[in-house]
Amino acid sequence: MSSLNLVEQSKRSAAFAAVDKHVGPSVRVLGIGSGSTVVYAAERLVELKLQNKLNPELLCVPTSFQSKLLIIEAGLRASDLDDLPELDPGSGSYASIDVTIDGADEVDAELNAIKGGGGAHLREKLVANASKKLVLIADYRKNSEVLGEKWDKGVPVEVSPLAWSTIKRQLERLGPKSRAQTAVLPAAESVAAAFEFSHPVVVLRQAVRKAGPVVTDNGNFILDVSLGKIHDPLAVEQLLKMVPGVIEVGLFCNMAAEAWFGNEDGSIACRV
Ligand code: ABF
Repeated sequence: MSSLNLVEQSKRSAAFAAVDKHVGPSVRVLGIGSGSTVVYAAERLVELKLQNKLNPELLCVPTSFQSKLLIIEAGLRASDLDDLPELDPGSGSYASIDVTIDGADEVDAELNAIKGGGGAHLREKLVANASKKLVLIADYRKNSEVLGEKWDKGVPVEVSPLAWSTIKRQLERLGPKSRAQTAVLPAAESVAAAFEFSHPVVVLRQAVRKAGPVVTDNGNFILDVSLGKIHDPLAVEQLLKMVPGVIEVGLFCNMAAEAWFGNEDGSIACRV
């Protein structure tokens, strides 16, 4: 019997299934996400490497310091995003990565996701954006109809430390009557319909025992922005991004091609 608990077992089965489907000898460049579910993807990659089932020239692109260590410990070759050429010049695609496998905090029915609970969403989004395909892996607790339904820690927003408190106040005031929303969502009703709360509730992410702000791999702070249920994730992403000093928003809209979930009963679900 497996010594893993149900949640860990479901992370592992989702990760193994996604790697088995997407990582074979034809994959030249692979993006490696962050978080605890991706650890199981790395475990499976090691097995495939030992079985000579990976491309011998495979390059792996990390999304965080944790992810870079995972790649190195797995005996794989790490590469930087900007060191990679276009994969298929002349194809019309600007991608430099075949496929990226990454975790998520919550995924909705349309494959939009909240990411950044681990604070790595800036690099995760840059790597996803450079990929031909983004594949998400998660346990059953992350599988939602609507974002905000299950994940109650808010949307992670990476911000400049130079003005975090101003940015926080501005984010708190976003709502139907906000000045900041006019360029993106001109109608007050559009804002009111985009998320459940009348105004966002914003918290500076702090280290344990409020020992100071969490600082990202990129030297920035994170504001966790709670909005209740997010009915229009793309509108919310755009709304948050237009505030000066917001560097990246942990909403990944229309980016993922697939999401794999380990179910409570041991089965695996793949959403496309
Ligand atoms: C990263 O790690 C994220 O964007 C997300 O915040 C988190 C998921 O972690 P876990 O796999 O531990 O649930 O992928």
